[in-house]
Amino acid sequence: MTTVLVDVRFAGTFTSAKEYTPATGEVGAVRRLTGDEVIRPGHGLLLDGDGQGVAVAVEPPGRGLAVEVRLVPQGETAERVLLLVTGQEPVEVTEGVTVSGGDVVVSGLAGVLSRIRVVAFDGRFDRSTLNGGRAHRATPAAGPAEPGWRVPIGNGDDVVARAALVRPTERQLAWQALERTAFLHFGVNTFTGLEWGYGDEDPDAFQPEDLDTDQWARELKAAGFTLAILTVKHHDGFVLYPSALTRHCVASSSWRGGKGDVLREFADSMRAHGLKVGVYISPADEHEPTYANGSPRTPRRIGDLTLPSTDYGAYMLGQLHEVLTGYGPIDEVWFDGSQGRIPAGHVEEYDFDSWYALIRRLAPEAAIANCGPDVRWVGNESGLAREDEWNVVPVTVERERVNVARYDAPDLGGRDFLARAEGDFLQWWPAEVDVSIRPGWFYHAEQEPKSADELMTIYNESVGRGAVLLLNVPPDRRGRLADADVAVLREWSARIDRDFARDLAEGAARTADGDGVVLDLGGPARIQRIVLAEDLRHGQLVESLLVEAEEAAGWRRIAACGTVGAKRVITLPAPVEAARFRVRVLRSRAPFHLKAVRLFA
Ligand code: FUL
Repeated sequence: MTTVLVDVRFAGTFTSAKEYTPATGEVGAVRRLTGDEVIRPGHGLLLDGDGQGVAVAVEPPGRGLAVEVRLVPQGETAERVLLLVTGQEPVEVTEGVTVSGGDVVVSGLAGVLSRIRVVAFDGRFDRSTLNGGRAHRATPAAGPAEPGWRVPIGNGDDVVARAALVRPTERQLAWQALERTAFLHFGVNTFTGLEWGYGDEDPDAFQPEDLDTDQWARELKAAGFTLAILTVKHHDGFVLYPSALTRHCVASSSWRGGKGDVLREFADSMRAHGLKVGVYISPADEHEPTYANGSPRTPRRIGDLTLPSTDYGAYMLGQLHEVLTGYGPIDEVWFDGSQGRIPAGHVEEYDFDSWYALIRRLAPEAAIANCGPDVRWVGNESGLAREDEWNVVPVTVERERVNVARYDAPDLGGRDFLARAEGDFLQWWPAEVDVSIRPGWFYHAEQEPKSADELMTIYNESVGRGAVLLLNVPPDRRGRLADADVAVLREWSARIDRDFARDLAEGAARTADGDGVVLDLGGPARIQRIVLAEDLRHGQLVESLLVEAEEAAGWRRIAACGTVGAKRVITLPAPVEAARFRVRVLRSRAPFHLKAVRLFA
């Protein structure tokens, strides 16, 4: 940990630090914190009973433990921070706190937990220096307030003005224009029926007798997708191309006599149909023997670079090198941050910094997603972006791994959030919404795809809220997209084509009007959908706006929204007929640039 977690001064040193962000609504034991040498295994940190309390036990007694609990109490909107130190009278804490022996017990807390941080320390604790139970925010030196991709967050006074200076990179702009991207989860799990394989699967289980990547590409293209990402390696470690680095790959299957290469066929088909090519390479790898072997980070040679990594990190570097040099230009590299099922006490600290450096060298155009610098996980797997999705968010950066305090926070970039934001930088970090067309990520015969209606909602609430959709359509055991999924994709894309068939504002006379624009269609038209977009090269600036229609009595408000960003789709509850429409921006962070105002029936 490089940041100071809590402003506690004492004579000893921090011996360990753990941080955990509970999922919304999660109750019960917080298991991810167990296994630490100071926190008693199995009793590390418990949300007792119905999740309304926190109990911490320390072992051996006498060691110190500081616990920071952040929660939004029920019925309130502002976050509160409770800071407790073991063995001490609690300082400025709410009712219901008891201290017994080495334990700190907090009860009577009802609300949404946003973060728990635990810091163990040795030495003497000086209560007088505890800063009143408030979290300490590490404040990096305010850098030059100039437009950029990453701007120091400063002291917070002018945080909104600073947010207005944050700009996307060319790579991010190109990625945000993709709108509909596809995920293809395919591998040994497809044949074993698992979602998370164990790494001991027989490669011979992989037998896609009718593999047809052209069918994947054809259907995805017809459904409006612009890029597809293949799970080249999932957490089970099985690799979909013949690798020189492991035998746990297609070359060890009797499928096509060990000569099969799914990645090659996938990449060729996608490009032939005009789709971009993305690769999912799981950092967790339950097969690879070097995974979490405790090896130190040492300099490793890869291509013309020397990069620090563990043994397993070096395996990943080799794998990235094979994929990025052997299969043509790769447009997106997708990393998941989870750890595999490894024995307690083991951990593989991913060498993301080195992996990113290699990707930038070999595939400079590729967007690095999820744990990477270019693309942010939206925070859920249900297909929904926030109503107001900001591209500019406060982040911390550790070894190039970018993080927000809480991925599923209801707001990550609005004024109120920024005012109390923690982080080192404000960064352009646009959201990617990953969701599966089926309940699972891999194909399971007994599961059904979502309906076209559900996909339409997902489209409107992801792409329509300025995010990029990453819809998973898992190939089946034949190696084809399932017929039922294809039928739904076709119906869904026909709906999108129909809803946004003809822009009735195309050719309209446009007049700037104060903080907005008036569109004169030259005659009455019935509209039900409004599509707006900001020119992101100037940043994301619009905070709220109104859409009005001109009627006999004057202008009437027909819709209102917050952010616009890359795209905002507004669907009116009923069609509105008028010849003139007006968009009025009520609040923006700086002079805004609307790139598109489109009207559809
Ligand atoms: C998750 C993985 O654990 C799932 O299996 C899936 O690949 C999803 C997209 O990311 O974290």
